[in-house]
Amino acid sequence: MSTDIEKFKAGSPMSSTLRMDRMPHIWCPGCGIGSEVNSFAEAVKRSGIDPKKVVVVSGIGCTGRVAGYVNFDSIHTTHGRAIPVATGIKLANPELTVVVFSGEGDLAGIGGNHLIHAARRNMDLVVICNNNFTYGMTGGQLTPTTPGSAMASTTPYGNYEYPFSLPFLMDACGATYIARWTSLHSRNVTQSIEEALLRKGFSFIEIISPCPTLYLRRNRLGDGVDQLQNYQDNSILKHGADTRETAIDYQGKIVVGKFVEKNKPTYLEASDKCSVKLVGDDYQLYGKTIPEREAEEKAEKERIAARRAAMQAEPEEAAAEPKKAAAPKAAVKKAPAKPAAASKTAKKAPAKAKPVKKAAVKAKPAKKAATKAVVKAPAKKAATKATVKKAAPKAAKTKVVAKAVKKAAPKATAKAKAAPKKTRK
Ligand SMILES: Cc1ncc(C[n+]2csc(CCOP(=O)(O)OP(=O)(O)O)c2C)c(N)n1
Ligand code: SF4
Ligand SMILES: [Mg+2]
Repeated sequence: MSTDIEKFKAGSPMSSTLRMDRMPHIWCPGCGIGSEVNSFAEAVKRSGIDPKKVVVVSGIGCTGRVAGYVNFDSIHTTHGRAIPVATGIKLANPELTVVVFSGEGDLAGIGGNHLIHAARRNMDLVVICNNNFTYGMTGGQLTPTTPGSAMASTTPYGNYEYPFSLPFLMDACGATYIARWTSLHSRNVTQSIEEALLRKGFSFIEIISPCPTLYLRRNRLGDGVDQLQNYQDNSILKHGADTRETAIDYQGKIVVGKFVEKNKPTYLEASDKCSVKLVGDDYQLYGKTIPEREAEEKAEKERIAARRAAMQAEPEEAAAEPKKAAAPKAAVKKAPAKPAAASKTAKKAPAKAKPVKKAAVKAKPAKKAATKAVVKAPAKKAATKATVKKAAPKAAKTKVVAKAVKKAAPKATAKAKAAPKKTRK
């Protein structure tokens, strides 16, 4: 690799959040996953959350490879099991912000049961679902969201099943934050992820995304850019839309926006409440009473607000000093006051940026990127009985090493672009 590329990697504004040593990534040209990862990384930076307290969990699939490219603790787990693994991490160490980033086949197909129950319990997770209407990694099979009549390797005469509308499904299950965008709406994606990172409860963000190599080619829909044009022409921005009206027909209209945002106790809050009822105010989880945990949470919120303010105060300086890009403070891009609209319809999106108090905070230099994705959950030993006292012994650190699953990147086919467009209704 030439020195110039190394220089480029070191100077990249994303080097604090993405593992530049792993670049180039495996995703095909025109695939939507890369821009989503960029939006996610940007959202983490803008959120002010301590990157050491962010954990990313992915299942298996092209989207599942996300876990290997982020510069946070991460796990590339088994197919369909991202949510149970993420749930375990959250319960073992409630101080962590746990993000699931996976494909619609992984989350709503094989992992569908976990998805609906995590939403039902209002488990405190951020779920980012890349929905490309296909099993990308395994050759373009039908998924639970493939629109009616679309071609897949398993439906060569067109899909005759009824697809899920994931926002509707999640709403019915009780998710407390639901948004949908396309991979064209990168700034809106960033903004939704940032909001989800900063709130409590089960947040579900669906991103409709092109898979040029399989879905687009098989359906003769051109390349990634053609599909972005389709998103531009067919996205309808409707914040607060009734999720019953978010179904997607083949190459039809795509309702985008933030559909649901409500508060109700999370799984852990509900479980705490029940335990206090049984045990009284002495109840402790991992050696801390509820008031102690609340005080810690408040202090962490203040640190987050201060980091956000510091980032917003110095974005230009950060952009002008690419050499310092590895440090979180210097790596931050200017946060736009309004979400930039990627399509005509999205221009109407209201600005969500909240005023934050100014505060000077010195960002600590970022740690060198780990060569293996490792999750360290420094949780104290889980109390087997709710009555365990403060002196509960510390548990050994849980170390989970992500598997590096090697798979050759599927080749993009030039023929795809040349293929005539065909609309099937
Ligand atoms: C238990 C199990 N069943 C099946 C597979 C094969 N498999 C790997 S990825 C995948 C589909 C992934 O689709 P999706 O989640 O939509 O991700 P994409 O590749 O489209 O990003 C399947 C069926 C597997 N790895 N493990
Ligand atoms: S096969 Fe499809 S989903 Fe997978 S990387 Fe290529 S374009 Fe993306
Ligand atoms: Mg998919």
